Amino acid sequence: MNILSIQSWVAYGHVGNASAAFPLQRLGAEVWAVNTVQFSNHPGHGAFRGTVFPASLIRDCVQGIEERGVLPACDAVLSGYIGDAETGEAVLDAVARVKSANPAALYCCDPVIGDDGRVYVRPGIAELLRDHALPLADLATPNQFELEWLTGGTVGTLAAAKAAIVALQARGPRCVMVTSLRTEETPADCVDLLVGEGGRFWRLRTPRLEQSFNGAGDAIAALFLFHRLRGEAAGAMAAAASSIHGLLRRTMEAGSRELLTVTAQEEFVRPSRWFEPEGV
Ligand code: PXL
Repeated sequence: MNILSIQSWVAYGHVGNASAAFPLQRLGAEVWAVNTVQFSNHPGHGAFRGTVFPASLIRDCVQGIEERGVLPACDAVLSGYIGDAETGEAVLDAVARVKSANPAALYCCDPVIGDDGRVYVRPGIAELLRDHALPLADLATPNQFELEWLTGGTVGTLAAAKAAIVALQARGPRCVMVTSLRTEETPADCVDLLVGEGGRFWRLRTPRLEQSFNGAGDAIAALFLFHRLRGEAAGAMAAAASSIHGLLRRTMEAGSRELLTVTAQEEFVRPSRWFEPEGV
């Protein structure tokens, strides 16, 4: 399995490609990692150093891969946090090139826009994701806030979440997995995931952890893509959610500020606890 993953890179810690690439590799996928930035650490630490790479570098690297003649063997493109519009355009161009070389390739768009009621990307990025990236996407992994922003309504109930997934599917991605979902039906100490594909929906519920971690969304999108390439949506959600729950639990137990992506790697292969999805 070959996955072209276009995301940020941090030297210290685990977000973007530094969160997504290793779990994929641990599962046996080849990751063609094109990095959009090189930062010392995630900006969430309060300060960071480093450089945003020009979009021309991303285009150059994708062109170089294309010139090796290997794009027909690319099974999927994965994108996440996009810092500026030109980077976004370079990602869209990469998707077009991969799909033209391999029409069966999937594009998994993690539409990183914000969280907890707040947009945290630069002006224009959310619109680029909604109007240009998602129409090309086969898979999308919005969190609850992103689903609401993208479909223009609040998602307070399971029925509303399903309706919002259908609305998003009408814009492009046939498979949508919503993360960090809390509806009226969700018990206070739990958090849901909801996936919709082919007119069917499955919900998966895990205990809610008190802490949230930068990069968790990047890892769950990568794992969901990996397992969806291997099989159907409900099973892919179960595998991704079980692995990430194990990763987050171990990270919390160790009191680490950064995901323990390497130390907890066994969770990617054999999650210590398995969560079953239910049809809803
Ligand atoms: O986790 C998404 C992400 C990735 N890379 C960078 C980010 C963020 C989220 O804020 O800032 C550089």
